Amino acid sequence: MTARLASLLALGLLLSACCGTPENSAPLVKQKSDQGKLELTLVTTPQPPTRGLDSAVLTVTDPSGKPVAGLTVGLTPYMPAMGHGGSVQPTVTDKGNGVYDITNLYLYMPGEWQLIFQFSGPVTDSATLAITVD
Ligand SMILES: [Cu+2]
Repeated sequence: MTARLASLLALGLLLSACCGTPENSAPLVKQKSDQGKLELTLVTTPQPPTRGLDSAVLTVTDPSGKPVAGLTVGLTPYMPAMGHGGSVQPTVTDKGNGVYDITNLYLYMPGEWQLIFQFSGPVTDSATLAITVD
């Protein structure tokens, strides 16, 4: 094969390794909400999250696995070791079928962060998801 073809193949492998869609990724966090009403699955981009502006997809089901759509989702990033939050309010968009897109997730320091979720609407509950930023 030609060198050009080989480099294209290498590029393709690189792209597929670095930029898999969230749907194809194993979750970073999977846990129940505080009152156990919801099952939460978080996939971040990049995953694991890196310092800076990240995004994520939160998938929400009830305990039987049925998607929970139509929630109002409040999200506060917080760095417990240092007692501060983020300077940017993340945006949460209901994509339907229990899928919530999170953008503007600005995690500007490496270390342990908490994503503190407040759910209201069809279900009221809360959850704190611990993540580590590289
Ligand atoms: Cu900090």
